[in-house]
Amino acid sequence: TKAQIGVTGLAVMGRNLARNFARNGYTVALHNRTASRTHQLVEEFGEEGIFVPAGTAEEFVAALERPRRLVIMVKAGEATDAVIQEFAPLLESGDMIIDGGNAHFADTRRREKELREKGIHFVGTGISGGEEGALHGPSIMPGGSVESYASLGPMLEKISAKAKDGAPCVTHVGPDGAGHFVKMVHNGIEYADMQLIGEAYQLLRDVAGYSPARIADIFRSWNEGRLDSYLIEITAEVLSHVDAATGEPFVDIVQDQAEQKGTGRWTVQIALDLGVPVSGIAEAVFARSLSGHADLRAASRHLAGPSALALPESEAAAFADRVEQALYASKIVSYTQGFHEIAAGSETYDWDIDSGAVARIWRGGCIIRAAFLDRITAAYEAEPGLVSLLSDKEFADEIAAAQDDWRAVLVAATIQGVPTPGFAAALAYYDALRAERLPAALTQGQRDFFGAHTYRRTDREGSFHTLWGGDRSEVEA
Ligand code: 2AM
Repeated sequence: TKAQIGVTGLAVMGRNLARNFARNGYTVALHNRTASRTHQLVEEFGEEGIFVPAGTAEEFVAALERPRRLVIMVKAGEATDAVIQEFAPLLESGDMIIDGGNAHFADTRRREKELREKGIHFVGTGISGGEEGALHGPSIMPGGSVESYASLGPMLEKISAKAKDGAPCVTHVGPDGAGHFVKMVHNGIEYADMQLIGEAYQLLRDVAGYSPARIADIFRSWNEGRLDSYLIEITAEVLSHVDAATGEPFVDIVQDQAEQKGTGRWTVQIALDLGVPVSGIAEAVFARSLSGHADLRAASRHLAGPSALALPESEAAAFADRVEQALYASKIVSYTQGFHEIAAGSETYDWDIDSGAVARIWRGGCIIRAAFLDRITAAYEAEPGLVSLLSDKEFADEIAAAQDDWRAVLVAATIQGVPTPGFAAALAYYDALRAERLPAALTQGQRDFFGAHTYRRTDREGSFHTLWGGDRSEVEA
């Protein structure tokens, strides 16, 4: 019997994905550049299902039923191109190559186009959920052709995470690079979520004066409410963990320099290209970057800070409640920004992405899974053309209820000198959007002054220029 699916690249993600297919009853062909990984998988997990190990690329391709479904799980970048070049000549029209790596969507668009010319479907697929997700059910974001999804979709639905209502966390996101684009924005939102949680933690520590263990309890209680999410849950776990060697809170013995692999940075780079303000995600990326500048930080430690003291114990609990409001309101804003980027990408590349469906498949399996995503799905279902999540009445009402506390938290952070770039960027975005007038009018005046860039008027059509160097009369441009 032939395999219904094959996986090449059997490092931990590929291995777990292959096991997931096998555990769900599919016959899975296995291949890896270094054959020992293939053998190891069969040795360790062969009992879990039906595997067909292949030593060579030819054997691997021959093991697959037609049309072939070949999943590539190698490091994004050159390795992906190398593997495509190895396998594409062995494939036939109608076969599918599924790239489950964290590819840049522009690479996916290029590969899809090249392979389409050979009749091969290239399915750039975002997979979120880490190692555990790959094994037990990830959130899956496939791009590529409608035909490829017709063949592949049922299998992906089977191995994907299921939301609480039982719906599989996979949908055909859109053509060519749409899946990897959405995965990229997912990761950008993940960066923002993590930054906001980090700021909330730091405020509870420095302003409320709470211990990590106490803060863990606060996060646990938040996880019972509207902030119910995987990231809040694991935050409580990390904060309550005590280092075995020193007996200190784990969070105090870890170097405070955050690393990144690049998808958050891409989210911001692409947002700049598309002209989408994702200020919260950008602050999260910059915050990680700043944390890593050890020399700069060491050289800056002597800089003056405020002399304010932490809050008295009697005010700490009320402050913690305010931080929950600030965190929730800021979270709404970062999702608003992320979904704006998805809409802009969809528009630019003609992907016709259903934002509500994206929120739906993020409800389970992925790192940003959260009860909150049900609400986003509902908002888009109520109004598919929703311009902004902030235009949804329920979210707007929630922010309205949270805003006084949100502002108070930022005042406290500022007075105490606790950096809260995520909270602050989110509030600035909110206030800028709702402003009657923005200083952009002044910017236009300045641009016209030094560069004759012209401006439009509020009261008449047309472009105008003021003769700043002359009699300051206005001319129509
Ligand atoms: P390896 O076991 O032979 O190193 C993660 O690095 C996975 O991608 C591994 O399974 C690795 O195979 C595979 N990989 C990395 N670069 C590759 C390449 N250029 N060609 C084929 N597989 C590659």
